[in-house]
Amino acid sequence: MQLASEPSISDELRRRFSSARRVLVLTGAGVSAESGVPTFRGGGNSAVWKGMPFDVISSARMVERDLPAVWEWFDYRRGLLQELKPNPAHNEISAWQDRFSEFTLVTQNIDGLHQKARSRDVIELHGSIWRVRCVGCHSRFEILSTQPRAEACPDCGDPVRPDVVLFGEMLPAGVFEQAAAAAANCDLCFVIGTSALVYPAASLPDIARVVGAFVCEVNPEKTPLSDLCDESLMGRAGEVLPLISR
Ligand code: BV8
Repeated sequence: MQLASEPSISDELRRRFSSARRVLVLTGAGVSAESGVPTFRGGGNSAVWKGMPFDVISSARMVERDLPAVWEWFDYRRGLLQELKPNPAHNEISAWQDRFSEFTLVTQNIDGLHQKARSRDVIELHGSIWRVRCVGCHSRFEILSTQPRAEACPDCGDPVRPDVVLFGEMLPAGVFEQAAAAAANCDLCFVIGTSALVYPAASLPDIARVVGAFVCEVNPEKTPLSDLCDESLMGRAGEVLPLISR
């Protein structure tokens, strides 16, 4: 029985899903929304921290101007994330990874929830809130939830910062290229839970579309991508993804 709120999955998408050989999934903050992770935009909310909009506090300039303030923002978010668990959307995407001969998961998220849902080889375009990077020697260290994070680089003693790509910063070398190559090679592309406003991540579905991939968006709200997709499923990822897999 189809609930009023459930979007209908087209026969075309079902056919594509069962015959696809190379699948690319791009996720944004919306895939973690049902785990309780606040999104940055959409739904009327936009992340603001002590009066600073998200793209100000999460910016390269802020790291230079006030690293302690950046740490306060990231330590707060990491505290929120400690208890949160993957939701059915993360679990469904994890189950998809063994269904196709080639499967690439690219995320804009830094929360690590895809990995907690046992997704493998996740391409993290914007880094990870669970890693720090030395501003001097660039060594990287995992933050274990059981221990306080490093205040200074254990290797050289210089300050450390979140190993996250902030606004105005380049993505780590090769990461976007790897994601773009997968997009240029896929025959089915899912765009899940992103407002499609942040570049270069938002250019990936265009790359897939240009090579003729079937592009399906999953989002309860319209985005700049919605009219360009072959299918736009208006709904929450945790409810919609299991319908696709049925
Ligand atoms: C770059 C980590 C080259 C930090 C993030 C001027 C100067 C410099 C650069 C620029 C500039 N103008 C434009 C740019 C480029 C800029 C950019 O794109 N800006 C935008 C805002 C216009 N990009 C960059 O700076 C990138 N680097 O371009 O380098 C360069 C370098 C220097 C100079 C020039 C060029 C770096 C971008 C990376 C920034 N870091 N995150 C942190 O997390 O603190 S981006 C941040 O936004 C997050 O990673 C987030 O994932 C990402 C995108 O947002 P979304 O994931 O889409 O999340 P959002 O909240 O927006 O939307 C959620 C969606 O989910 C909504 O649509 C909602 O409807 C939906 N949803 C809600 N619930 C559900 C749901 N969907 C499904 N199910 C649900 N239940």
